[in-house]
Amino acid sequence: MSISNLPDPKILVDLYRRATLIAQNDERFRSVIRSGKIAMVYYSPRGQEIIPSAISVNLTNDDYIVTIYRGIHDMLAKGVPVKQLWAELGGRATGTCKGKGGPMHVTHPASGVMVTTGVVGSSMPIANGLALAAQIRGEKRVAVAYFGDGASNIGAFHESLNLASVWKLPVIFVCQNNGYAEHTKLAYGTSVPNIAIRAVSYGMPGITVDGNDPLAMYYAAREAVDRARNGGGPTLIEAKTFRFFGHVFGDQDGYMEKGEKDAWKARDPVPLFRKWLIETKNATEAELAAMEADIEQEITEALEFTLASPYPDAAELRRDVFESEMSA
Ligand SMILES: Cc1ncc(C[n+]2csc(CCOP(=O)(O)OP(=O)(O)O)c2C)c(N)n1
Ligand SMILES: [Mg+2]
Repeated sequence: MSISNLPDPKILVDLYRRATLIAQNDERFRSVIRSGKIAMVYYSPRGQEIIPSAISVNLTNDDYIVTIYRGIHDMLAKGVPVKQLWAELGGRATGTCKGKGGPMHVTHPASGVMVTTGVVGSSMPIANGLALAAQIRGEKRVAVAYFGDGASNIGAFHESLNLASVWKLPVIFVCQNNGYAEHTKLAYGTSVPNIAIRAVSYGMPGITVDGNDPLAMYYAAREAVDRARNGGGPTLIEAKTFRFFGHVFGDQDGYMEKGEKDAWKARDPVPLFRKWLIETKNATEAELAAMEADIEQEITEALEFTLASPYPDAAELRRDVFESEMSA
């Protein structure tokens, strides 16, 4: 790629900011869980930062995402306020869902995070519904469904791609292929080496991208977003990546091949992107260091806010569950 084709430096630095927020946030989450200050089940997205960051720099605040239990990176990249996100994960009344959703069910419509689901494969039909609503209303909104490689073997994946193609929905299916579904390696349970091949069956464009390559991801995202927004219908993006900390926090990784994790960690996409930005003069060392310090501060404030926030009152138990008991 020639230098003249590169995205604006502001976009590249924005992409790096989002990826860094995810990586630093993950570091803090893991240390806070280890310390016992906050108890939660945590599916670390560390290693997968570039994917939602590259998607989100191409989205507007009004665009929708639907994500999964391993989705903190998707939420942060889309712009969920860090304080409210932490408070929700800590089960506090000040969280995005007043502490009643917890890590598996973060919702924040103001930033376009419409649903987080623990049901593997269910993000796709929900994103179709949001895209259909936008299409019917004549809004130029795009919906993104995030999911994993394992989810591409669920019936809902196939049904959703089919219907999205028939109805030319403004939806993007982003498969974050990290090579494992829980403890099952891709080839044990998936019939194809590249999940993007499956798009052919449904008459839509499908692309396999190096999900850890910021430029490749940026261009794939931009093309898919443009297509969806301009009436061209859905796209399947398969972004190849790796999860650095196994399936769930505490995972011993014994099922992985020796050295596999270390080889991926040696190519950690966040510091590699940082180095590239400085070498190509898209940013200076001082500029990025200041940004990282600000992010660190924001995370510290989110932790303090969470620890100082109350748990939801027992009277909150049924509120917001039934329509007749919705709070304003
Ligand atoms: C319908 C359904 N089946 C099984 C599970 C149990 N389960 C939770 S996570 C997971 C693995 C999914 O792997 P993948 O889609 O690759 O996502 P990743 O965790 O790698 O991000 C499974 C099988 C579930 N939550 N929902
Ligand atoms: Mg996976």
